[in-house]
Amino acid sequence: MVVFLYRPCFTSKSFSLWSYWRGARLDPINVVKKISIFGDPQVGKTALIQRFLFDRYGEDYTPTYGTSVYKKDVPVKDPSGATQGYKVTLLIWDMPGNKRYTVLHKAYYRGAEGGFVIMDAAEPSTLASVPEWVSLFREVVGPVPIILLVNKWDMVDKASYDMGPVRRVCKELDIGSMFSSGKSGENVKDMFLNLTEAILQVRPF
Ligand SMILES: Nc1nc2c(ncn2[C@@H]2O[C@H](COP(=O)(O)OP(=O)(O)OP(=O)(O)O)[C@@H](O)[C@H]2O)c(=O)[nH]1
Ligand SMILES: [Mg+2]
Repeated sequence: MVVFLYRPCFTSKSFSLWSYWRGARLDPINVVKKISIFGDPQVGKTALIQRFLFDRYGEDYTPTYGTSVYKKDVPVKDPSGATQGYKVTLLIWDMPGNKRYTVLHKAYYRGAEGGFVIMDAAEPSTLASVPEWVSLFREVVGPVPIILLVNKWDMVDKASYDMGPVRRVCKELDIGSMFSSGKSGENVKDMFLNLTEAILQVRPF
């Protein structure tokens, strides 16, 4: 029952005396969440992280070997304003896109509470790989929230882009989707915020 009382207000939508009491007395709730970023080589995984953390972008390509872990605090507001919301410390695990490292991928996914699977908007074969990436991730961590990022959105003609195949894959896998670009920065902050909120909905602590 205690767990129920401490559910974040934004999941219940309704105002409660408990949330008022908590908001009046407590600082933001601190939680740590691990997320994984995976997908084919060169789809822009590392570039998205670099943009999010350091607001920088480079044209050079250095493949990721092994893994790199980054840390960033993300504030999540309580829309009702009744509490101070959350301060979520994201541990962001960058993964190599090379599928030869499947054993490593499985080890690195352990403990993740959400994930981004990335495709290159201009390269349809990277969408074809998405089910395989998602299935391996879920094999290790179970049904946690996943968002498909249609990345390098700066490279395509947005007006004529056929979203049908992306929608079909997302429906089949029951995952969300967003456009993004590490180059222009489009949606980079929002994608991390959306995934963080989705994680908090299912695992508030
Ligand atoms: N136009 C464009 N190019 C991008 C974007 N993001 C990354 N790139 C370029 O794509 C190449 C690969 O980017 P990375 O971020 O290293 O790709 P990755 O997915 O981490 O690759 P691996 O580590 O090998 O799996 C680099 O040359 C980047 O400059 C983007 O949003 N738009
Ligand atoms: Mg990389």
